[in-house]
Amino acid sequence: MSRVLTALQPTGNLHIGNYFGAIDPLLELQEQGNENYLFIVDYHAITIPKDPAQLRKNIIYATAVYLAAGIDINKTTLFQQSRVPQHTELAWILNCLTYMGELERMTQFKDKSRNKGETVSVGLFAYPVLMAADILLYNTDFVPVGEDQVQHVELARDIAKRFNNRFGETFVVPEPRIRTSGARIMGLDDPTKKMSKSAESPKNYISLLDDEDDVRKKIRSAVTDSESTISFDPEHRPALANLLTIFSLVTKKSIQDLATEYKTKGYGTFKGDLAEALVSWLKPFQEKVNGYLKNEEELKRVLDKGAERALLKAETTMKRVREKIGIVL
Ligand code: ATP
Ligand code: LTN
Repeated sequence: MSRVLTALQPTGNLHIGNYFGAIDPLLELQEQGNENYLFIVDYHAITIPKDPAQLRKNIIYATAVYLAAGIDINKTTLFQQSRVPQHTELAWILNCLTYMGELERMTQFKDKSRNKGETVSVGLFAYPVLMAADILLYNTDFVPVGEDQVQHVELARDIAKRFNNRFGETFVVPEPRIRTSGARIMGLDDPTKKMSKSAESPKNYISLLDDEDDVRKKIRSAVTDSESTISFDPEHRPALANLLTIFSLVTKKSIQDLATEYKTKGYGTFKGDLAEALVSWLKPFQEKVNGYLKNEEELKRVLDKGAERALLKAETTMKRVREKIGIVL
């Protein structure tokens, strides 16, 4: 049995890229009888200033989203990162094994610190080390993530190997699991950049909370090209390829079948049907989320139980780590 682990930042604005890049692959793996961990990385979230009341709300919302998506708490340990202090404890130890140069090379850090000069936080810089701790604590074999996180998982591999070399076999060296379709959903307004919740315009993404009108408007205004037929050609027609990918993910039809079906139907029909497919996919999902949100106490109980289970595992690893580095007397 493999151990599979992934985590998402609590945000009120999860989009379909997050869903198909990170949540959906975990659902598949959950059904394959693995040992699964899914958690809400609240300590990663505060690397960029967050309003406390909003953060609290977002943690609850994220929990509702995972349950609505089909996370089964009997098969997946679902918890909140900050409730398991071993994550930050291990992160400190790993900080002492990580080189400044390694962190300076991280693309996400470069992107997020751009134009911030000296005021960029140490937390944002050290973020990948906390992520390595998240992964290594649970002897993780596979980490399902979107493409943008692969560099961080690779850093976790390097840190694991370095620790093992220095202190003896301790950590499993994890592997990223990237799905072939949906690993990188692109922005609707700019197919050269990934769909992102921190995009300047909400027209960039379809949020899991968007209502029917939003979805229709956003798909209508999604950029395409000036050709007249529909075909799947990611290199020359990236915007259309992205829309076809989304269409395929929500309908579970193959991209090729959709490309053939819409070949000569024109953009109007194609976009109209895509919008309707998205609406039909989102509606029942949103109803479930709202159902879970009605009972916040139950959501908190789910997180309590998850933290209890995660703590046991994390503490087993930490005991070994503390012994290996020589702080247990
Ligand atoms: P931001 O772009 O604002 O930094 P985000 O939208 O990338 O945030 P994260 O919380 O960083 O969201 O990512 C959560 C998970 O969703 C990660 O595993 C990430 O790889 C995945 N993911 C994010 N955006 C996409 C995307 N456009 N396509 C596929 N997967 C994605
Ligand atoms: N950095 C990731 C979130 C994250 C994560 C993890 C993903 C934190 N810890 C451990 C996988 C495994 C992000 O921003 N998407």
